[in-house]
Amino acid sequence: MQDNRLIPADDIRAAFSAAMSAMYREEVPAYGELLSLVAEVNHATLERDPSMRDRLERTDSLDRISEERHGAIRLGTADELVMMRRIFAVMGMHAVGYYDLSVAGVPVHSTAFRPVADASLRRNPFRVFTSLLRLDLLADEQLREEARSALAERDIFTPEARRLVEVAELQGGLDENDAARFVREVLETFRWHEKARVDADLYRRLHDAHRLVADVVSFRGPHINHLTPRTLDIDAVQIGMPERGIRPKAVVEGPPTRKCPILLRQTSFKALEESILFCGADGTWTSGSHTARFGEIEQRGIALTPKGRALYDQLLEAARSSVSPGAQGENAGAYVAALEQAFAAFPDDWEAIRRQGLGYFRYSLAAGAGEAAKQAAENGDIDRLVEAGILTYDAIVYEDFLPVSAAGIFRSNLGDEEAQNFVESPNQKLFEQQLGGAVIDAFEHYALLEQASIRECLAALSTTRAA
Ligand code: OOG
Ligand code: NI
Repeated sequence: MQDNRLIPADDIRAAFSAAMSAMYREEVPAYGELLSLVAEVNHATLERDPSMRDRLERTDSLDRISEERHGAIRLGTADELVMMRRIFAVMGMHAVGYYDLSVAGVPVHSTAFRPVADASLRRNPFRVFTSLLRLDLLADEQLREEARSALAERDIFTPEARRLVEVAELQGGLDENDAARFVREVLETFRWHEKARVDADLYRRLHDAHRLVADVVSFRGPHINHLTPRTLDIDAVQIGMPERGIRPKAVVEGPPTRKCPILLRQTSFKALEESILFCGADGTWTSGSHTARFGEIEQRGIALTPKGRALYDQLLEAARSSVSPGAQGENAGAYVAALEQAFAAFPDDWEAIRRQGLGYFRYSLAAGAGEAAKQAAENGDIDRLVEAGILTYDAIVYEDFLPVSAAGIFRSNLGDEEAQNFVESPNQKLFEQQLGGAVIDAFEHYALLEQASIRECLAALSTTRAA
């Protein structure tokens, strides 16, 4: 029996997301500046585009926009990943998708923990891109062992966080007091620590192997490395950043500017140079510096079907193989032009995207469809129902991430020199073993949402006819 004193997982996630945002604003002041720029741009966009406002209102997603953000962490061991999975489950967040970043020269593989049910996404869509270090990709065996033993000695979770996860698993949730305590305790895992756990020499060797390895192995915990608000107009934010003293990366990752946004566009500002402390053998602290934390903004568009995604990947690859954008802004203009040219082949009109089966849509009954038209429902032909004005549709928002974009975000923060080659080795099976469970297939999930909306419409039409 459901204990009614337990509060919804969605509420715990919303509280956690707000607490993370407050913490990050204090730790990284430029993030606060970015939030106010995004709020301004979103407000102006909605004023300028009443049809966008209507659409967001109709799909019940206007309220979530200003709440919306994702974050990212990098974990060191499978045990950490398993515990993180259990923690996120308490907040109604589940692993969706597998991302292999070894192809892009980053020795991690990743998933995104996020809410999946429609109602949960509307309540609060907070997600965390979670990467697990792949020490197996490092060539230096001795260093690998040193990193492994440094990671084995740390516990990134507080004892109270561990206890509350067990309580939540036993009871099927947390009451209000425990939920508040849980949020406070879990926040500790994401906090920045200035004092490194390794000495300066090991840090340097880890850093030389790959900057990301030093970031994962050297500290007490997997500090949140960015928090990303969602904007309705990423080009306006990109232009507005320098005016506020924030330097964005040179090009926006993902598809070009379009009338009908697809998937995800992202841009970021450079990681901060932060002072850190190393403990020497004699117990005295010496100072050093580390770059890890940055800011990012995203604009979300329609979730694509496998066919749409294949077209996207093909066009992106065509643009990138003709011009490759450098991390320092080389070729930025030429790259944007190549991207626009390549994506001319991707229909930029909702009906074409729908007809060609490139994107996922949520169908609903049009207001005031005539009785005669409803007869057309008998054969359940969706295209005819749309033509007859009986069904309308809205794009289903892409809630996930893109590996090439993620690699671009990693790289712009690590510096171009980090673009090393690791053996390309996607290994979803291994990741799922490390996670202790399977990841949800994002395509299947979007397809189910679309099918459910169609079923509901057809059921409603058949009751109308029967009445
Ligand atoms: C994660 C980078 C990926 C995104 O939005 O694609 C990411 C990281 O730097 O740890 O957050
Ligand atoms: Ni991100």
